[in-house]
Amino acid sequence: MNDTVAPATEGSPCGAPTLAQRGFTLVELAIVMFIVALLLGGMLLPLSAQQDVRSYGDTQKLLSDARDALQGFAMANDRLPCPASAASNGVESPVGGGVCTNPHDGFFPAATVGMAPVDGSGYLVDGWGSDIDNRVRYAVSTANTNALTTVSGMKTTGITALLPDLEICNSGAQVRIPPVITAPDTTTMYCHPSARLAQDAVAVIYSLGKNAGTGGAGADETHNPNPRSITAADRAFVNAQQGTNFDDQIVWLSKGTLLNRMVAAGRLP
Ligand SMILES: [Ca+2]
Ligand SMILES: [Ca+2]
Repeated sequence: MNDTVAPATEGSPCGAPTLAQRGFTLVELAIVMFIVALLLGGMLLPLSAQQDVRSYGDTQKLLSDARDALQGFAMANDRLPCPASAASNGVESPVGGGVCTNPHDGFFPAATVGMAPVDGSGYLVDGWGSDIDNRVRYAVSTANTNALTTVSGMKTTGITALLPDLEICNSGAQVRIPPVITAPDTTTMYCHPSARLAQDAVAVIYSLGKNAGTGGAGADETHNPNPRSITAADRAFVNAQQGTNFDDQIVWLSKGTLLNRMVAAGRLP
């Protein structure tokens, strides 16, 4: 009598595949892919948003550092630098200051101040990229016959008489044309008093923001000189609410802050 035992076979009786053997059906595969797509989509959007937040933050810090560098330059040289022109490779124009060639529509003079990161031509670039449109802009007041950019001009003029005139409005619609009744300058663009964030700025430093390469023609951004703005450069700038139509990032140096540093450095009074 043979007590043979049938060899163990895998699988279920009748040869039907087990769950592990049969794999996924097309329907199951479709469901898995759908879930993966949902997960990826949910991750990708925050990633691009995170990059924007990082670029914005990097630019804000850069602008703040640039403002500090301006003050350091003023303490060391007894004047502010002129903006660089589009052809001066990041060097102030003219070299040595005085009457600036582009007081209201120039670039931050990174080569003169000694700041990085710069592009291949020597211009400071913001956190959004390294194209020409990403170059950091800089404007300086021409008040008191260019006293701020002339060596010892601030001392010669005197703290009380010195009246820096760059204005920052909170909206492009509030940038007005002369004639006006506000002091100190009644001959150039100014901010309506109800929309004025500053009126004694010595210098303005700004980035064209994320839309630099394609935007910049909106009612607000057009007042901050950029390749697509149609408004002539003037002393009024706009710092509107960040949004679809305005993403410029702008900081300014006030008269009080600069004078404080100059006095501390023994340059004034
Ligand atoms: Ca912009
Ligand atoms: Ca303007």
